[in-house]
Amino acid sequence: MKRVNDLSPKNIALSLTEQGVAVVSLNRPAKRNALDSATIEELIEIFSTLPGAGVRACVLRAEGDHFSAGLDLVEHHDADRSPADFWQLCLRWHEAFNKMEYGGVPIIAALKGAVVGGGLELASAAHIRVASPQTWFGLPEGQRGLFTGGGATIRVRDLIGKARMIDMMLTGRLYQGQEAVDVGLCQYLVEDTETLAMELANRAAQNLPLTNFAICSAISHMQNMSALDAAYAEACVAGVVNTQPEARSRLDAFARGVAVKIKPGEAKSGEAKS
Ligand code: 1HE
Repeated sequence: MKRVNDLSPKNIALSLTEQGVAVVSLNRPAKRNALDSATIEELIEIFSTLPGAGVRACVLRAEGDHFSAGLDLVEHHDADRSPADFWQLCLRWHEAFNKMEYGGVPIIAALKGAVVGGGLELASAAHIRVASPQTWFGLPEGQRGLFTGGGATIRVRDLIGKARMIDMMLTGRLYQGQEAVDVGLCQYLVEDTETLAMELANRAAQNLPLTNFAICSAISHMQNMSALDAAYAEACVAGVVNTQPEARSRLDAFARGVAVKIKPGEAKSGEAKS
């Protein structure tokens, strides 16, 4: 089983906090963190490794002023790919982003500057998105003569709906600030995205790993099922998660009346949230 320290990605910086939170940083700021094929392969390796490496949560962030400018357009231009080449490449993007969404480790994205095209596809594979008032979201594929290939038709559509996604692609419409929260592109809007993302990751890291695994894989899987099958699968997952021995002490505390109460205002940082 690989550990986080066994990995040595080049386009991504990787570290692990004492609380077991992996910090995954896109690290090609000179290219606005454009996603070339090497970066996609590194994302696959990292997000294949985190679930088995004891990582309890992950903060996905970026160096430089922009989260990601999406597909590396220069690499794409120079490679002069065939339809089959790009088809295969897109399957690698899906491999990476599916590892994220279905991998069972909570991923909190701290977003800044441009979150566009494939950069938005990457961000939408995270489980929670934290943006700042300066973060902006776009799908410039229409203007570039391209089409989304990294899962936007599934995940971005899921976040904002079909009509808004089509508008973004056809007209180049950008979303920013409270409007981005309102349409569902992000859940939190704060100046200091990285601090809040780490705070949220630390909070999620206190949950039992099996519980987080269910939250960060089962819900996505169930969305792909009929209601009847999803209900059956939910019962099955709950059967396993809700009887885990590790939950016993938490239930004991509640039964004895000494568990922390879940009340508004007690579990939050006080920062703006939707
Ligand atoms: C890039 C890329 C890139 C920057 N691929 N190299 N994505 C886009 O259409 C967005 C394209 N990028 C931009 O619109 C702008 O770069 C930004 C608004 C994000 C940032 O602007 P700015 O002024 O800070 O930077 P810049 O001067 O435009 O770029 C700085 C360098 O980054 C420059 O390289 P240099 O070697 O000339 O210094 C740029 O070439 C490079 N760069 N963006 C490659 N995207 C699976 S399908 C997904 C389909 C899509 O993602 S389509 C959306 C593509």
